[in-house]
Amino acid sequence: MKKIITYGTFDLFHIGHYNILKRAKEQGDYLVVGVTGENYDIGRGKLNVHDSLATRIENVEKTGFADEIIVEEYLGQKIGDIVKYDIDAFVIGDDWRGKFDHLSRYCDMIYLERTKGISSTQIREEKFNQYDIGIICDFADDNQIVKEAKLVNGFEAKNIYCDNPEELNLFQKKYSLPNVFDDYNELIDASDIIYIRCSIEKRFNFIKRALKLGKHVIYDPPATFKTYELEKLMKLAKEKNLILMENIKMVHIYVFNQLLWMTQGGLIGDILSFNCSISKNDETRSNLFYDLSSLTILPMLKIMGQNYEKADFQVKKDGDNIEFASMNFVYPNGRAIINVGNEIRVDNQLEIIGTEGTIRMKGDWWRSKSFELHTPGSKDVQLYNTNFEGNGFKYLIREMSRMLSNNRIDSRSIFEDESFNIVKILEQVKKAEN
Ligand code: C2G
Repeated sequence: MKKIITYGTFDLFHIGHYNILKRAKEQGDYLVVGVTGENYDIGRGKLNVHDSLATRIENVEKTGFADEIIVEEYLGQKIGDIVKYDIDAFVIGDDWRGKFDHLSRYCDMIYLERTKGISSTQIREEKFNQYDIGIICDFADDNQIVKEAKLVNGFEAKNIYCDNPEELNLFQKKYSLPNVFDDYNELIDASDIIYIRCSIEKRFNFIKRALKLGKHVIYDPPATFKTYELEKLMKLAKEKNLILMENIKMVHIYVFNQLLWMTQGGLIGDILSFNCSISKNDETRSNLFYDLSSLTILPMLKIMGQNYEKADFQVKKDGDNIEFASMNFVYPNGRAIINVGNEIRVDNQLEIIGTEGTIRMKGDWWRSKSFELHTPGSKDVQLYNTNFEGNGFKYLIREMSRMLSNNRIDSRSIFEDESFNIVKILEQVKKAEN
């Protein structure tokens, strides 16, 4: 009996998929089909898969060509499968020509011609809503939204407004967006989602304007230093049924969610201490201190909770500029210390100590792809990690895409009370500053 194997995502099942399965079956007597698992696709950068694994398997099954269906869960699985299922030939479309030649040591390699004029990408473009993103900024950096938005179905950053002509020039040199606006109201009109990336003082008004004009907003946090202003924005977003989402990418990254699961689920016991430091110096950005602080306060609120008993702030300034600040929080059963350096450098790290283990993220922990777990009694350090390209903006946009299709405006990655408490703490730091 000649056994054949083929693989695919088989998203939005179409005639091209049907044809390749039919012809694969014709190459032998028994066909094994490997359907890609969700994590595997995310790992290889295929973020825009629409159908669930169950639906994709069902669609392959319905063709009647597969004698056995398996799930492809990790890179490098193919060789193990060829051996395990005693495969004689591997079949794949010729869009992969040459890419799998190394498998010919294990079985025959057959590349079949792809069906022309049809693809899952094309169906996605035709079938799903398109969301144009407009960027409002005052410096020439897109935070990778241009590249990352393209990786999510139906999203594209197309419009730019920048109130500084020199920076706009630089911005366009780097990213060349199709539409430049010299009036931000016009940009808002022309876009479905507005990304606000400018100095803190301007954020509140831009966000308010975008919401008033009925547009969803992603903004670099904090939106403001004043809790009453944030409340206004939240109320407005609710009234208009719009998404208002801060750009804190860490909470959308897989490994951070593993960390949360461990700490919130009691897997390292009771949490005694949360300690983190962050520093960055960029003279072109005013108030960078507050931008950095938002990133540190959120994980603290998630891990230690929101009910701290006492907070105290030490702020060291040089003229108008905050060089360093330390924020100390006393919780009923533990402490949190957050150190933020601007001109004064501190080592970037995050450490969470529990009664049954310690978690450490080294280096730029807010965009880290891994953490260490140290458990008492074990010499081995366990490493948890995830791999992805870019800075993770695509995961935030993917959450937004899911919220839009589910008609939901409240994010479950950053809850409303967490957003509120970040600004509440910053409001207190601002007072301590003056
Ligand atoms: N295909 C085709 N004609 C099309 C579209 C796709 O023949 N018009 C074939 C592809 O060449 C592939 C199979 O259908 O052999 C599945 O395609 P996808 O679902 O796009 O999966 P892909 O990303 O190619 O996964 O481990 C996964 C595999 O390496 C391939």
